[in-house]
Amino acid sequence: MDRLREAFDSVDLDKSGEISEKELMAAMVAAGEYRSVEQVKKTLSQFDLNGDGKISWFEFEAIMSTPPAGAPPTASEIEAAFCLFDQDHNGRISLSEVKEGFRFFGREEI
Ligand SMILES: [Ca+2]
Ligand SMILES: [Ca+2]
Repeated sequence: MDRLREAFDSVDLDKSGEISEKELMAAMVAAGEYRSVEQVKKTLSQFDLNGDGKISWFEFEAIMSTPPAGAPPTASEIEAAFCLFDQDHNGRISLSEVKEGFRFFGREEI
């Protein structure tokens, strides 16, 4: 899960341990997928399980580890979630790959 942590930290710009709406918006703007504040709020709400308006590490990990069907995640599914970010499959997640990952969610989930 260290790889997911790396992705999370890349978006958590102020290292507060949570991804704020502002930080999510910055990632989406950087990915060229920002269209409206409402879109950012929708994306955030998909991760924000406790509704406090921020994405905690726990929430990020839970969403990234859970397949849409709701079945328990398998190792390969967790790996697939990581690969969603690690697009060149070099085992490391760059900031641009994180941005691509958010672009994926923006397109598929909203
Ligand atoms: Ca933060
Ligand atoms: Ca939250």
